[in-house]
Amino acid sequence: MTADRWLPAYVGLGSNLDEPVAQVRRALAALDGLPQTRLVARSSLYRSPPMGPPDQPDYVNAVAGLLTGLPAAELLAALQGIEDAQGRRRDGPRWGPRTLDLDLLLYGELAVHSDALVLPHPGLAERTFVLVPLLEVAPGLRVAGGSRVAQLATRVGDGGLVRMDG
Ligand code: A4P
Ligand code: MG
Repeated sequence: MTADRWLPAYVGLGSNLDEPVAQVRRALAALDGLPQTRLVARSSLYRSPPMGPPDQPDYVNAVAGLLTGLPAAELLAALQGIEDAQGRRRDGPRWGPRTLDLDLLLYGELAVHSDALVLPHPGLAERTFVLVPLLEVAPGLRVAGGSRVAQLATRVGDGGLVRMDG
């Protein structure tokens, strides 16, 4: 497999419908199968209480580390394709339940702010269910104005997050 250049990208996975553990595992395999892309690191799976409307099931969250030759916009489109393939519906309430959510957290050092793509992902520095799994795969990574993931993770509290097997 070749690409003009390979960049590290980090993806946050979340699911709270239709067997969330299986959804996240399927999505990890699908990420590894994307064109010009390899899954090079994956966190444990974590159970977390919902951010947003409380009347929805707990989430299963994880973070994947990729190396990719895809441009950021193409990677985002590919992530949305995986969401669609796993039955993602886009007509529910904001932060409502979903079979699969794939958020592009970081793409190399790219910083962009368009309607279609915001990088780094705006929730990254505040969300325990993103920072704790990210800590497993890239503890020394600098994000959000130069803070290390490890520093940010200690600031946010445990958020009710529970590590699951696998
Ligand atoms: N978009 C812009 N930047 C990005 C990016 N970096 N990565 C745009 C992914 N998408 C990005 O996304 C809406 C639009 O954001 C897309 O069209 C894309 O072009 P979406 O996935 O369709 O909508 P969403 O996920 O419902 O909205 P939002 O505000 O992104 O929600 P979040 O932040 O993804 O939160 N609770 C727990 N415990 N765990 C969770 O994982 N997730 C959510 C969803 C709510 N509560 C949760 C969890
Ligand atoms: Mg999303």
